[in-house]
Amino acid sequence: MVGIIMGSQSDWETMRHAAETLAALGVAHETRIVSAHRTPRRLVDYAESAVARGLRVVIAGAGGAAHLPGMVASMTRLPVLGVPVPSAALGGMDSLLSIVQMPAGIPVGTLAIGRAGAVNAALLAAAMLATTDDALATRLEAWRAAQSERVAAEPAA
Ligand code: RP5
Repeated sequence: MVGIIMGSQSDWETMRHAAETLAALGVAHETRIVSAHRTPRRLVDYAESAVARGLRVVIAGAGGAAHLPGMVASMTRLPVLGVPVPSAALGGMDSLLSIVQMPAGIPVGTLAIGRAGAVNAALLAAAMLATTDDALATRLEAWRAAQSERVAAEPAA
């Protein structure tokens, strides 16, 4: 139901947090390496077949000149959530600006740089799917309640 794509194997260290979060919520997902620059034909095939293959949301992570989320969004009507991957040269600020500054007409829901963005992309995808899936809505509420339970009332010494 959720497609998690990333521009490179090196993005997996960040994007695995999206996969782990979806797994914890019991949301079916797939993971693929799809590079806007190195595998452009794979990108077109993935985006153009996404609806027909039954995907409901795409989470796309990339770093640097991070064109992947926007290019996927340009070729599918599915909601696309973009995760800026931290980059070696600029810490992910380049990734963030590349993903967030879309022109009007082709939206990418852009999350935070790095692990927080990957986790939140998964939670947002789950929240979207939960609007039409009561069982998932219950699991998402339980996940959030468990998170609250784990927060101590006072800081440890
Ligand atoms: C982007 O270039 C990828 O999304 C990755 O974040 C970055 C660096 O890729 P590698 O050189 O590590 O493969 O396309």
